[in-house]
Amino acid sequence: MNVRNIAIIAHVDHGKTTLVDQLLRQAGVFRANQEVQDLVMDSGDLERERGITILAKNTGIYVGDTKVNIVDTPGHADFGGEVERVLQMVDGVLLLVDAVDGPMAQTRFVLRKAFENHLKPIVVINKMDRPNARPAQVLDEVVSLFCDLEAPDHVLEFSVVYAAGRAGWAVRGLGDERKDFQPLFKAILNEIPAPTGSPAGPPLLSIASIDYDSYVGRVAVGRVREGTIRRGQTVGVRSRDGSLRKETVEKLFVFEKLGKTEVEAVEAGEICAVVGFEKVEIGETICDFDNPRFIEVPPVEPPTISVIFTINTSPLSGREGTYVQSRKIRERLFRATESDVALKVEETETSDSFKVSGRGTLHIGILIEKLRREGYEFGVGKPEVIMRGSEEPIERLFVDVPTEYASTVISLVTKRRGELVRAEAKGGHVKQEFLVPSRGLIGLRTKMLGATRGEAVMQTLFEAYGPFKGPIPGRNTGVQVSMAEGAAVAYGLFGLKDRGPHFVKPGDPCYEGMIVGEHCRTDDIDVNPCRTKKLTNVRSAGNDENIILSPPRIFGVEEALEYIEEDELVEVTPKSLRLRKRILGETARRKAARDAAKVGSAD
Ligand SMILES: Nc1nc2c(ncn2[C@@H]2O[C@H](COP(=O)(O)OP(=O)(O)OP(=O)(O)O)[C@@H](O)[C@H]2O)c(=O)[nH]1
Ligand SMILES: [Mg+2]
Repeated sequence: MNVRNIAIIAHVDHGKTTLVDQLLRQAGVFRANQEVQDLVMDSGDLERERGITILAKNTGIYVGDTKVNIVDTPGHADFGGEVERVLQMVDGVLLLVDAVDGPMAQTRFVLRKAFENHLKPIVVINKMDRPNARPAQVLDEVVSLFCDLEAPDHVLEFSVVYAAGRAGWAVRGLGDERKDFQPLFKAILNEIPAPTGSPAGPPLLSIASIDYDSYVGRVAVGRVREGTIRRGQTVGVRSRDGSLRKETVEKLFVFEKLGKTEVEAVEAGEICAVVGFEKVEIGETICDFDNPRFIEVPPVEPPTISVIFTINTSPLSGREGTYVQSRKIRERLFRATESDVALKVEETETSDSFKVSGRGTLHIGILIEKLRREGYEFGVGKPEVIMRGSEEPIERLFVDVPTEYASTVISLVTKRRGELVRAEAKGGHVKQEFLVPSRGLIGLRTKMLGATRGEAVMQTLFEAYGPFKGPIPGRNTGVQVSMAEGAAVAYGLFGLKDRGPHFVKPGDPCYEGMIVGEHCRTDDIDVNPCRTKKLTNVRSAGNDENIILSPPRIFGVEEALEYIEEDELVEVTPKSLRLRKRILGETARRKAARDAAKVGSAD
């Protein structure tokens, strides 16, 4: 069979999923009158809500009689693990680069990964319809990126296609007629190598991803490297520790259009989904049981950040969620690692907490968001970077701001132990590059946007582990901590309005130790948001209905994670996100703070 396997890779928002939409349309996947929503591959709830791709996904189209398997990948750095694991399924990549923005942080990351996997790239300069498109310069920038990454000789002669994914056209030459994707289809067929491997003999395939299907259970996805895999066949599954077990292929699927089609057999070259293995993991090899082999794949980059998940110990625990026990949370967290190679879950000294490590706060935030939607309730601590001995992760931070904010950005980043390594002025804007400890990046985005009136565009890329750079100041304000239990009252909140902005509104439940607002000073204060007016015989004019409060500050998951300090937690339930002190009782909390100060001053 004639097959091509490609992945679409790029920096976030450079138009991967939109391009796949249009490829599907032009390959005649949809009926003429079929209503199809945009970004049809972004099928998860969270993907739709946030407009980003989180999981890599497979689809297959026919170009003439050639089957083209396409893997759409996420562009956000936190989901880089997804890109890494799917690249082993393909023989080539479409590297999309925005015709205005040019190559960005994640372009570099994904291209490096493509080279590590020996993949042939086709460069697609995309979004050519943007009014200030600058294809020639962008191409120059891509060439320097190839050189920077020491592109292997065989890919130095890459081809270039200019495209407008959303409008549905691609051309090889800038002067060519812009009408459809034929030039792109041709480039894929002519330049991406056909997969090798003979269909004769037993199958050999490495599992690149695991999906769940509520009907059939675990679905293992990979490309058949050699031989043929058949329904009903008995095969060996070799795991990374070298052990081998016997399994039977219950069902087999190939990817077609927006779904999977069941088939009897899949030959070398094709990407398939295998059902019937109860315990199968990413990185395992399906092979001949009597003559087992193992396919080594490049290791994925390790996580850089971790948080502690605990059971919810707030007085409101169990009111809004279905699953609150540590056993349930444990089971769910470990299950998440089975399909996400960049996620790691470990037990801690207590049976009520688990250490979850990932690539960044968005990576962890999406996991939290998924769990709360499934009905889980739990507490999460402040994100911490993962040290390696005395070394800490350092990231390269790229910031693009109008020149007037350049010094503001430098002062903000250097306070967080960042070091300016490059600055380049271009038409009223400055592009700055820093090396910053990952610790310094936690919470930086909000501060940066605040300090530059939302003008800063920032991206990060993991650089290397390096020597510890010294302490970084945390949040520079204290918080208002409730000392009362009950519903917040307008009167009580109004009395506190000069202390700082609130995180709750009248009627919201509060408890002792819950954080109900920010304090305008650096220390915490204990407040009573439930305080009601003393009843008097004389009715006063200002009753509760007349009180006008400013709307409370509402946190999203990642924002809450980045806001809290070490002695605080985010309480997550399906309905609410609350911030709280770890130690709820006022007296115990004060004592703990005193003890900590003593230890601090002793050394
Ligand atoms: N002008 C223009 N905008 C485009 C084009 N293609 C995509 N966009 C817009 O760019 C934004 C991002 O598009 P997506 O297709 O979601 O980008 P993506 O690369 O899949 O993003 P991630 O998966 O989150 O990395 C959307 O607002 C699109 O409408 C294009 O050809 N021209
Ligand atoms: Mg996408």
